[in-house]
Amino acid sequence: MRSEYQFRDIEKAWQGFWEQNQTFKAQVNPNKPKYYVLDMFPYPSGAGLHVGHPLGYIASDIMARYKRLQGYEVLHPMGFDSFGLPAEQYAIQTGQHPAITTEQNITRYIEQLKNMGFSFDWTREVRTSDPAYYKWTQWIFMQLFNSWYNQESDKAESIDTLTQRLAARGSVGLKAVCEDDVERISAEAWNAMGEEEQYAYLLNFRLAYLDDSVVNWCPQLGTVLANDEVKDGLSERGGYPVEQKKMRQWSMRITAYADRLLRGLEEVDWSDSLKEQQRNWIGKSIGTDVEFAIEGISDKKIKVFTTRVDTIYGVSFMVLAPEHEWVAELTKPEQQADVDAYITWTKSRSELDRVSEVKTVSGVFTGSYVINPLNNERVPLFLADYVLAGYGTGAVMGVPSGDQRDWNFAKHFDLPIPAILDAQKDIEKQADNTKEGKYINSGIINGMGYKEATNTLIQWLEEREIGKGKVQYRMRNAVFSRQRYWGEPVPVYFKPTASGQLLPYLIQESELPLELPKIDKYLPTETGEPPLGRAADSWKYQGQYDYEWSTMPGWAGSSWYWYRYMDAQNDAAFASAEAVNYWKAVDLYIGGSEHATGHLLYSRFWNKFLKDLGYVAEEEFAKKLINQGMIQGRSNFVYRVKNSDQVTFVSHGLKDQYDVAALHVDVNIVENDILDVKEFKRSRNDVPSDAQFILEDGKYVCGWEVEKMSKSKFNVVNPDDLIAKYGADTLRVYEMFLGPLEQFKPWNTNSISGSHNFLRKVWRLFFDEQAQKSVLVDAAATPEELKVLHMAIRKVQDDLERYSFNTVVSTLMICVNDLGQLKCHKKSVLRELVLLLSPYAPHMAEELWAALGEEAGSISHAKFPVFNPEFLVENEFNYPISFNGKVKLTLAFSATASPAEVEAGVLANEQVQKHLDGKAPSKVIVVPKRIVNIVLGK
Ligand code: ANZ
Repeated sequence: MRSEYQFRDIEKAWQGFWEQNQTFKAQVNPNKPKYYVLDMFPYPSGAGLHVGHPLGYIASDIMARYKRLQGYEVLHPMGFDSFGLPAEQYAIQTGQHPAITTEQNITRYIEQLKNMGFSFDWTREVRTSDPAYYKWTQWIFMQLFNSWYNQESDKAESIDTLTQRLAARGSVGLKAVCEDDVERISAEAWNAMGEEEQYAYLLNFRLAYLDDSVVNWCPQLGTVLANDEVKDGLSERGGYPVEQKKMRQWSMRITAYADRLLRGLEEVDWSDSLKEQQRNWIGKSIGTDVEFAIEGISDKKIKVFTTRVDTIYGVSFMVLAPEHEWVAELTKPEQQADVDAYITWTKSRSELDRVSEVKTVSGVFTGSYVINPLNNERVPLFLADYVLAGYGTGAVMGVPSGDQRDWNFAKHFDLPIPAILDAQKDIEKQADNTKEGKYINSGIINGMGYKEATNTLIQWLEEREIGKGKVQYRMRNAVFSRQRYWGEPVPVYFKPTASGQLLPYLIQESELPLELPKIDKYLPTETGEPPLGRAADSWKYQGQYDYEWSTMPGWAGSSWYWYRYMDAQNDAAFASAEAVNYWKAVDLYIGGSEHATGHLLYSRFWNKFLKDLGYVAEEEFAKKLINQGMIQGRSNFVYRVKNSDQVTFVSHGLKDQYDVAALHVDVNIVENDILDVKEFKRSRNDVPSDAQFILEDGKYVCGWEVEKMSKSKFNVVNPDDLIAKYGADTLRVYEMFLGPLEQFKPWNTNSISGSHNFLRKVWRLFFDEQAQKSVLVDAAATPEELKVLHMAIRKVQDDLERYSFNTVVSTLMICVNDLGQLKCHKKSVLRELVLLLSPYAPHMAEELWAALGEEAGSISHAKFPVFNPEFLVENEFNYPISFNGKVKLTLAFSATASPAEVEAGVLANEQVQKHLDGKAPSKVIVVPKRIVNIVLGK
């Protein structure tokens, strides 16, 4: 038995014990309720973990350990999102296979994670780049390819049900999510098609499909990027320019799920801001398509999408996106030069510029006119880049009195601004986007309010077949192809038709996984084909048909991984039905807010799809989600005096007397902002040994600032160093103590010793370190001790149920201080304290549990203490304080206090005085251990 707090030995010993005994192995156990707590799995980068990374893992581990003590069967796994660009770029530079780098990085991550004492069930570890894992990612792709979305049943169905339907009734009246321009066909037409023609037709409906789409192409990276991988027109990784390019790509019909993705948000306990980000991304608009005839052209009509059809009598111009396909035809010769110049100019503008600049107006007249179908007025047709080609119909009806951009536009081009609502205030000054009041100058809707006008107009338009109510989403289908090596191969090969057209076919399920071929270099081919094209000579299906050369995007493997953890070794399914029906969904998911739209939307999409096919149990995969806040770095600075002959640094407090340059200094050689000058000189070759240091009180004081934690700022704190110095338990307690989990907060190593001292205090309740012996006693607990203990039990439990991890630490600190003051060394009390502490400091808790003489084995198998209110009521009662019968507050008094004592206490209370507002009560009635009623006169 160790009587000293030798945390290094203790932590190593218990980590070994857990591993040997598989203490945290989870099982399907129908006799117990389950709890599934999941961390967003990391990409194993070469830099290893810094102190910011484990924050979420510590919180989830605390929940896992707490729920185990509460009697749950807990699934708490960890794995690696191990396909990705950094390993591939390293491979390009060095020629080393990305699998090797990935393996090395994972080994390092696992070592670091094990050092922190996380209670992961390591037998369930997954790696997305492992063929045994990506076999199932490919399998899900195959299911998507084999499915279509039936809007009538509102779910995905096998493509076979579509073929049957087409054979019986054609596509007339079919309600399916498909490409916009799919030709409607009769059953006869379908049945008359050849097999290949039918196959090509079905591609329009499949949930995974090939399509020419405009994509973000990054020439330097040689790949397509997703929207969320592009920031301000540059690639998120590397910062290279990104251009818009039309390419034949695999896509996923996520838009089929737009409405369910919206509705599902009501079901989950996620933060409002996260839900709002998802809603904005999906961008549902309820509006109307309206067709405007074109003057002088009879076979075409321009369709606009508007959310305010009620404003149609206020239209004074129309705008097309500069990319609209009819621009050339609609431009009159006299306007040609202006239009060409304008289009050239808009090519330089990013989508962000186009939508965010409300004030600056730009546009050009085409020379053409359209006709407003409601009042037959001529409306001039413009081009302007505030209208986006990819949204709605790429055409907008301009209503200056209703929309601010339209108002600015009308002012700029001196167009009329008709008033259409009696409630409209000052349309000469600005647009008034109101739905209040009654319509004026508005033909068939004169005198109506917003709702009635809208319905009347939609009906009028629909009857004449020149308009239609429509729901529109901002969300686009997701481009799925990446021109990269280090990703999942798409399980598809191409076979030419008789006419020479290449059609995609799935390989057989029994042929999965389709493994990545070996290639000589990880670059695109000389002809610009993706890296897999380098293997083209040998990498063919049945030796003759080319496989798909692009790979899947980073999000494929991460869009379903929580299911693999349920049954990670299964060879016959991604997870057995038994496992899926037991673990169902994630009860608590913790990860960074940067995944708010990408990962969490794709995952919800795939989950809903798997649900439709009956493979999973729940419509939403993560019931509760918490975004941990980022831990920022606390940088330190030294101040170098400029233009001095000898290299000179001046301490922070004196720097204003000199002309100085601030330089980052490695925070690991600074303690409490005092620089270790010797180490500074030794470690930096830009600092000569005769460098001068101008000190304050004999010390060199550094300046500091809060910044992002990053290598380049020398402010990265490595958990391994802290664990070596203080132990993993201290680090765990400390990271939680920093503040609420969701908050952004700066790292400050200085106060970690406070958490360490707290754990030492706990230790001293058990041992006299000097005398090297246990001080535990068997005596019965006093009411005072029980009160201290049970106040802590209640608070710890309440706080953990609210995921308030930091306040638990202060509660434990108070409890330990109080027990210390009471000189409590009683086993029955300390036993419960250790249980409360164990989720936070699991190694120490195991050691103390053994010291208490508890049964051999892990504290993880014990039961969480049960709060007993009797130990508190004995001492205190919470009196509701009412004023003329209305309870305004509660105040606690000793349960033995006399009515007179309670009355005096109540009247002396500051809050009560506030309520009295200077008046004296006419009567105070104290009902002992019930209520206090203050009666006020008039
Ligand atoms: C007339 C009108 C009057 C409009 C009014 C608004 C207010 P959301 O909610 O984003 O769907 N619009 C339509 N297509 C567009 C495009 N491709 N690029 C830019 N703007 C476009 O907004 C839909 C509204 O945005 C539509 O309703 C249209 O302007 C504009 F008082 O039509 B509105």
